[in-house]
Amino acid sequence: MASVASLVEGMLRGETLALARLITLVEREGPEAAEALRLCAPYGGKGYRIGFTGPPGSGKSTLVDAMTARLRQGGKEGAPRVGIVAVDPSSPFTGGALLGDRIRMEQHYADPGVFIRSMGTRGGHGGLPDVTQRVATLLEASGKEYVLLETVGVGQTELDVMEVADTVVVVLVPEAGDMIQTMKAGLMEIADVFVVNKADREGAERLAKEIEGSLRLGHPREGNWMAPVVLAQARTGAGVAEVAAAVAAHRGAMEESGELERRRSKRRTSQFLKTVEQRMSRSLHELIASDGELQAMVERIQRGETDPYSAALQVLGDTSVLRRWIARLEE
Ligand SMILES: Nc1nc2c(ncn2[C@@H]2O[C@H](COP(=O)(O)OP(=O)(O)O)[C@@H](O)[C@H]2O)c(=O)[nH]1
Ligand SMILES: [Mg+2]
Repeated sequence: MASVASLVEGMLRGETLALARLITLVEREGPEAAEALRLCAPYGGKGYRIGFTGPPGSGKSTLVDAMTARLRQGGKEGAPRVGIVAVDPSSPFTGGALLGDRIRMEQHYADPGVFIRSMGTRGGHGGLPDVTQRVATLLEASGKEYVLLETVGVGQTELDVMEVADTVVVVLVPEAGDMIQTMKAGLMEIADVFVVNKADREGAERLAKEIEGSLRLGHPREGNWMAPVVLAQARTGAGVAEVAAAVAAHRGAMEESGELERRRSKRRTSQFLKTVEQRMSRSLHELIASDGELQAMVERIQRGETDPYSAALQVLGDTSVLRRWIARLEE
């Protein structure tokens, strides 16, 4: 087994296999992941992260593919390198779409300037944003100027992409009810750029107008940015240049206003705090599950014999419990 340091060296030399193995390491957790990220830190932070989110089937993968082809300019010398992180939805309905993704992406597999990684939604203990964050860091350290992230935006998951991306592109389709779904899923608030994809279908213009209307009613985003709405047909490539231009405009505006640096520094701080929090909470849960004294207390709480609030404070004030917790943390 190659050492983490030699894998990082290999990755910096441009070895794809070393990068792939490092990604596998950081997808898991533990000391090797920490070492890999620490060694990569000096080379990171140079890539631009674009997140694509929206309902399943709206054309995110097709758009990511078209954007990649555009960025790569047919693999020309000096074209920006691209890393793609596609989060495989665990839903059984998307199996076919994933196969589609694979076929579509095949043209890029042969391009050494493109690295594609698919991930399951399970993630490590930390969950998807944390794993994606670490993978994106590695991709950037390996010299990818762009990292494109695809996640399904339904329920709460769409918020994930915001924690990772510099620019969030929300991809919608002109189907009836899409607007309501979008509002319900909280996608209105997180979009930096809206794409109404499948503009070859009925209702695209109407949806675009609806979005623009409700954006005018809402508050402008940070740095006075108003999310533009772009009509596209990812499958034919129509409108993809306009999507790229909208992303570039958002980037420019954020760089100018200082918002980009604010976003990134907030992201770094929250990554730190979340990791500490998760480790502490995980070891606490392990302790409670295995400690006889604490188990007995939990049972009294379950039976309603002990008040949960005062029990919590009692545990926090008990140095012998805290010592056992610290011992777990150190394991
Ligand atoms: N009619 C139409 N279909 C499209 C367009 N873009 C993508 N599709 C199709 O929509 C389906 C779902 O696309 P996909 O990119 O896998 O969606 P994802 O689930 O959001 O990643 C595929 O069959 C695509 O070929 C478009 O502009 N017009
Ligand atoms: Mg997809």
